[in-house]
Amino acid sequence: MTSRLPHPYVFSKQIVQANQFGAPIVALESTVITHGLPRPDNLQLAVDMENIVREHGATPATIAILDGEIHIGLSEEELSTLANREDTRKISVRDLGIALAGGLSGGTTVASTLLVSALANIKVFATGGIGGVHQGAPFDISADLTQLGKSPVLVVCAGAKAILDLPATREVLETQGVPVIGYQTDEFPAFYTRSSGLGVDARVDTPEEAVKIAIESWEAGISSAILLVVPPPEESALSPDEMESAIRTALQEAESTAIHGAETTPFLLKRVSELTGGESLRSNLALLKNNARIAAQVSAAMGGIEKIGPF
Ligand code: PSU
Ligand code: MN
Repeated sequence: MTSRLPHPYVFSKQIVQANQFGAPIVALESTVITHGLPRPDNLQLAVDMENIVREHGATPATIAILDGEIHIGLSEEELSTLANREDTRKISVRDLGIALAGGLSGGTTVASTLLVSALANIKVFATGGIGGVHQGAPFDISADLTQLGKSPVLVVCAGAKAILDLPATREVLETQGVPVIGYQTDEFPAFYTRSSGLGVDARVDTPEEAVKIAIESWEAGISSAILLVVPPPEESALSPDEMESAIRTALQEAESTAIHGAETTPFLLKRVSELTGGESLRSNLALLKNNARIAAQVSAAMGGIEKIGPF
């Protein structure tokens, strides 16, 4: 990690130590804790993801904003506070300065977690699904996509949800110069489902192969993210038919109740979960933990490579 970081950054003791020993670090986002999952699953999931990262040889750095400070690595107490507070804000890149100036607390999205990870020189980040282009609202494009275009971090995710316009999301990733690499798959996963009918730019079968693409990209001077897409574990994946009607209903409700902007993603996530009787929640939790494991393995593989580029 660099020492370029200005005042509002707070590193946990574990992260400072991991950094001293040159141990692999995996960044984790926190909007999934504050806005993506219901209580008490949110805290349990956050703790489980951190433990899985540790069990696989890396140190977890959950990133969040607490009382106007950017935290890299949270204590259990801080995680629990974040998961249980009522007044947390969903903090994407445009919200960051507002949150810092106002002393606010909240969860960082994929976009703002990427920004912080890149500044802290953390090279691997695990999440569930990235934001994308919304259906029927072609100008509602998540800042996740543009930030992926300018953050040299390897992001492990299960693709993006079918609540989004997935073909348009793939196109914007291409515009942003972000390679989409399938992990043991030839298809872009749609979060709850293992297939989407969309392809990937390349397939890898091991963490080392994924690392090689990332290192070659960054050493060539490319400063975008590498998106490593992992299908949800077979036993927890849902069928596209099961998902389709829930998604259609949730989208109609969002339209008829004039939900828009930053509220859209949390609204759709919650309704799809309710409409599938919690099945989508089970799948969501399983894939988040699976992604944490793979990110730790990738991060450990990256640690073995001496030169990781100019950043
Ligand atoms: N997709 C999910 N769960 C989530 C999110 C997306 O399946 O919790 C969160 C992530 O933090 C992502 C954010 O970065 O929503 C995207 O929100 P928006 O579309 O408003 O950019
Ligand atoms: Mn949006």
